[in-house]
Amino acid sequence: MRILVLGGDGYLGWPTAMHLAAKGHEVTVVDNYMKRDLCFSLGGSLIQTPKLADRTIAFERETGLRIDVEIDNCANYAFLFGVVQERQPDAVVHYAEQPSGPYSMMGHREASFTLSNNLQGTLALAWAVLEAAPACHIVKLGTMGEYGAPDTDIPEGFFDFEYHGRYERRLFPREAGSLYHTTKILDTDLLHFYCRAKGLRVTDLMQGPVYGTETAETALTDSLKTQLHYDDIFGTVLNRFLVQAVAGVPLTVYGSGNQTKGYLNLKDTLRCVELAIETPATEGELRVFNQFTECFTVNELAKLVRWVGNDLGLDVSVANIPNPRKEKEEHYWNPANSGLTELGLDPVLLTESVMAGMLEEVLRYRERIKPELIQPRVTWEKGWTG
Ligand code: USQ
Repeated sequence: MRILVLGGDGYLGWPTAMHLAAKGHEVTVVDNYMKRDLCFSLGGSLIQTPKLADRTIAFERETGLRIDVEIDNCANYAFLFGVVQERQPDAVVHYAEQPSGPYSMMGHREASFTLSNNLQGTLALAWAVLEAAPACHIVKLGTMGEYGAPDTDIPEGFFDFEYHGRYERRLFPREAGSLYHTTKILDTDLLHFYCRAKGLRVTDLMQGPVYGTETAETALTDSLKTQLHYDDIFGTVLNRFLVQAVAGVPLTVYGSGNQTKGYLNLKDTLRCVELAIETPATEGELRVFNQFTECFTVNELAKLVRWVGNDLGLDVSVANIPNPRKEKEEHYWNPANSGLTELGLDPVLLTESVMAGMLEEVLRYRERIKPELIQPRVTWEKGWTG
């Protein structure tokens, strides 16, 4: 298939592009380096990665396979329309969003940027596909955070309900915990509207926090690696804990640490996207999968990192610090996730050996850790406090 990966320079985008190319697809990555630039000013990746032109040269050298590159802003409709018209993709994987909850809570400027970037990018994509390649399947990265933490089970996207004796099927009610997560709700609604109104075909992957950096292709050579964000703004919790364990900084458990979420290994993200592409949504369908493989509390993750870290000779401790976010710390959590397993996902679970492998990878870069990026600098109440 011909596939566009929007946000193809990112933590998930670059490994996805390589994975799909290795599976024999014709892949083009699109990116404007927005996240790379934000990370440069606010944090930093533990692993330094070359820009896309050099990454694709390294990929071709290692595998003989080509990935094409387009550099510009996906929210720029004229640009995106041109790319879709020229490439005529069978599928577009849409990662081109500002992905950080804390960033979106820094202040008005960051909230406004997150809203316009994420919504205008999604709108541009919907129209570019409708106008230039209407049969193309959009695989959009959503987030489990759209659902919040309701006191009921969570279905995959839609649920049936009865109200005053009548029955209906709708998107499950959503209630996000950050402005970023709210933009993901809004772009789900936007795409759903164009599915109903104009026959767009969309798969929305409601993903939990991802951990790890290694995939079959990132392991080929250092210049094909993906970023590892460990700062308070762009790092996801388990990746942060791995770096904290190696740096000798007590693991930063926010609040009680009983917040529960569904997590997944980076390798499974790639496989889920591939499965969604292989069996496209039908015309006019918004298909939703909940994309995670195992549920943990933050305390459980911290305990596992400490256990495996201490076994490797690291001195790992845990600190419960005041929660910079407003979120439920004690809650019911029972989301469905059978859709992707039914399509063939065979999950990579968070075993002690997977954890040890990730810690060993971080140990290779321990000299690059900047401890000043670890403690939270953004609170939901005060915004940027750094
Ligand atoms: N947490 C800690 N300590 C830390 C960092 C986080 O206790 O040092 C806690 C948070 O309070 C939260 C949980 O760990 O309860 C997960 O936080 P996170 O930063 O790993 O994840 P989140 O902010 O929810 O966002 C991440 C990605 C986002 C994606 C989302 C999936 O940044 O792009 O959409 O995971 S989900 O969480 O399911 O919404």
